[in-house]
Amino acid sequence: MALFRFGSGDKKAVEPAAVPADDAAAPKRGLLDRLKAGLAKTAQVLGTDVRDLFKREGRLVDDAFLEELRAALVKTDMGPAAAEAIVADVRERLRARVVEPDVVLDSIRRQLLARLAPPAGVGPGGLTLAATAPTVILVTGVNGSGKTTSIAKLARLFTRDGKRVVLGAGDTFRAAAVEQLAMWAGRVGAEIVRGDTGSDPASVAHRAVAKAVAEGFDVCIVDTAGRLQTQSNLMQELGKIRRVIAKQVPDAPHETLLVLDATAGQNALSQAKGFTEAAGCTGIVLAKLDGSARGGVIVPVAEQFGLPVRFVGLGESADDLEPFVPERFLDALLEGAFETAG
Ligand SMILES: Nc1nc2c(ncn2[C@@H]2O[C@H](COP(=O)(O)OP(=O)(O)O)[C@@H](O)[C@H]2O)c(=O)[nH]1
Ligand SMILES: [Mg+2]
Repeated sequence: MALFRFGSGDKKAVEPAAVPADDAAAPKRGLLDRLKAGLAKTAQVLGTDVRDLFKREGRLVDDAFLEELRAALVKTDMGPAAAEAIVADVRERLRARVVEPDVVLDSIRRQLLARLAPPAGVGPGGLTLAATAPTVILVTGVNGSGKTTSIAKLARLFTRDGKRVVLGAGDTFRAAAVEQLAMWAGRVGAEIVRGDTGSDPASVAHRAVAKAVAEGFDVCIVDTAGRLQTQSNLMQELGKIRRVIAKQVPDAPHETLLVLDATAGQNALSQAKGFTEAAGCTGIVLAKLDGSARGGVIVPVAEQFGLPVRFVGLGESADDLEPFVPERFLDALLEGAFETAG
């Protein structure tokens, strides 16, 4: 019972034991920690009240018990529907039998998880997922904005969730770019498809998606070389990559993510404008927020382009990617602001 934790969903627990060297350097978990701390009181209320219900040995699951259970649940503000579902589940499983705490806790966890899980077709950060695998994600942006690192982080979110991921090394300009992606693929447990330096990125994208389809991968993420919205040949190349992908998987790419560098401030804003018009982007990753005093740029970015901010990058390791949740983001921002002021 002491182990019961309300809604913590502690993903850290399933992390492989062998942590790559740079990941050991204390990933910044500020936002997550705050969320957990914020939930601690709810967890405590629920934990204590539910525990109290189990104090009397040999108590039967009768109407009185179920009413007390309902009251304890409602106290957490989870809402009457969720509370009723839990009560109904417990009634069903333990009707007139002796209270089994484990069954009650299991009911709470299962019913809440079912309610908290994103709807079908929606992935981490609100990403659009394919109805039938693979989901194909194309990643674009200017040089050095954080594309390759963000791809590694995204892949990590999926592989942690038990999904099979293949990466397409579409930045064929530099050998080092391919090596960088290959290194990350190894770390996050994804496979990689690569081409020779200087080869056609569209052909790499083609082979990556073909592999995903043939071998039943869940997710295929295609990296691209950095480009400026003003380089029309490169923007056309992006169009070609999209067409090659769409030929194999209808509706793909399901997401085209634009990675913006938060330290670029107003420049990030003009990049977003150019790419939105030229590249058919569907969402934004705001990288390097941790190193930026201009994180406020997220406001005009979100406001002006009709593009959802999907994730924010909070560091250089594979775990430093947070789905963007406005409420959570603002809480963290304001809390941080007041700590500084105080
Ligand atoms: N502090 C910090 N650094 C980042 C973040 N994302 C990327 N970087 C760093 O930014 C540099 C460029 O990243 P990279 O992914 O290679 O950019 P790309 O050229 O767009 O593929 C690298 O040194 C990354 O480690 C982030 O969220 N926070
Ligand atoms: Mg790169």
